[in-house]
Amino acid sequence: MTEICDILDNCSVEGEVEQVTFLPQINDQMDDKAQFERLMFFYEAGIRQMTTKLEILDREFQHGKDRNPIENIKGRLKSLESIEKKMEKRGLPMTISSMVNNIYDIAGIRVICPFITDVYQIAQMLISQTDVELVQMKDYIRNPKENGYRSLHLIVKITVFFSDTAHQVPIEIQLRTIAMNFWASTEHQLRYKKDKEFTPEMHKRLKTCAELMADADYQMQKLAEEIHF
Ligand code: 0O2
Repeated sequence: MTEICDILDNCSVEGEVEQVTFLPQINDQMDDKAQFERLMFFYEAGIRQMTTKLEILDREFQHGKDRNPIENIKGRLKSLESIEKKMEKRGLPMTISSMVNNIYDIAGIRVICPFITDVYQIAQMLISQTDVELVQMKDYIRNPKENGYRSLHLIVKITVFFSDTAHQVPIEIQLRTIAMNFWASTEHQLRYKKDKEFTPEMHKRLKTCAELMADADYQMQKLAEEIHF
């Protein structure tokens, strides 16, 4: 898989739409509130466009198909506080260009699916759309994180058209099953990013919960296959 930075470093697009540029910057100050809000508007537009794509799939499945592989779709814009925390953690300079070039989950969408195969099916449907460019894929389902976290993470770029210009917007799409989401949501509340002390024994119990969820997913998937879902 191509490295994300290689792709985002070279953001101009070849071909017909020559006016497409990456997100515009007036100056590099993180505390320029007006510019920050303008940038957030572009990211928000990216979320809207990608959410619409997912909603179209959702509607299509609701109407024409036997069952729907999409349970829920939720978009969110990362807060300035959360962006700054991430940049600090990575030792990045607190500038707009550093933010734009290094933080790819400012626009985020989470898609919840009933079955594991649905996760991959929806991911495939999205990345095969001609205006969606896959930048990076992290498969934490095949390769769960050490703590048991499971999800499929895609970073994609889409072109969003405005009144007189177009911009490429990076979006992180997290796809996971209902069971994975149960674990991630409750674990997030219990522990993630909080400065609470977790003992090794507690980590172990959390991981056991993740494995129980993974087993439930596996059993459900097997049942689905047995009844030819
Ligand atoms: P939020 O509030 O959800 O936006 P990072 O590890 O974050 O420095 P990277 O490459 O972005 O770097 O990491 P990764 O693992 O690809 O994706 C990070 C996101 O995945 C997190 O975003 C969470 O949403 C989710 N995530 C990753 N690991 C865990 C985990 O152990 N538990 C839970 N509940 N979620 C996880 P943010 O920005 O950290 O938080």
